[in-house]
Amino acid sequence: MSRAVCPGSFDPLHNGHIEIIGRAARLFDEVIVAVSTNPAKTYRFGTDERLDLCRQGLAHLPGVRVLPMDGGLVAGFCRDHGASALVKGLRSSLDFDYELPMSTMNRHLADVETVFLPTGSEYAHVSSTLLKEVASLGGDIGPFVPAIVLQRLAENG
Ligand code: COD
Repeated sequence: MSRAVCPGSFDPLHNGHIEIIGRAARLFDEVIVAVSTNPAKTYRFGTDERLDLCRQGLAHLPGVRVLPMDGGLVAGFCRDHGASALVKGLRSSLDFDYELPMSTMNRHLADVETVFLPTGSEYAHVSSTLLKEVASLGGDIGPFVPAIVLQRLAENG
């Protein structure tokens, strides 16, 4: 069975993530979405809420599981869960420059390959950070997030 990991903060999950995870699910028998909590980072949504939003927002995708990844190396997470590949979305050459050394390091650490998927052009400008800023200033981010995320952002101010 082929198994891949899609790691991220998912703070919050958006349609760019969903598109990449859906495409990964067509390439691998199983995809684990690893929701990272780095103690050095501040998140808008707590771990349980990010897990819940990912589970609800990805429930329609067969073969996709959502698990927490607490602090450690993504390579260690892959090894512990028997995954041979990471899948990352690439929005631009900036993403590639950032991701390339990590992909080499992850292969060194756990013999895990990284598969890069180019982002659909409709989501190339989308990031969780930008969406949170636009939403907080009253902009419409409806086209870019699942309804449940829109609702939680509105509830949490
Ligand atoms: N379209 C398509 N894909 C997208 C988009 C978009 N618009 N935005 C994001 N993505 C994809 C990217 O592949 C991204 O990696 C992933 O979704 C998650 O995005 P975010 O923003 O939620 O996640 P990040 O960047 O905050 O996540 C960082 C990680 C948790 C992946 C990273 O910090 C990490 O690997 N941490 C573990 C520590 C570690 O192992 N360090 C050593 C590395 S060698």
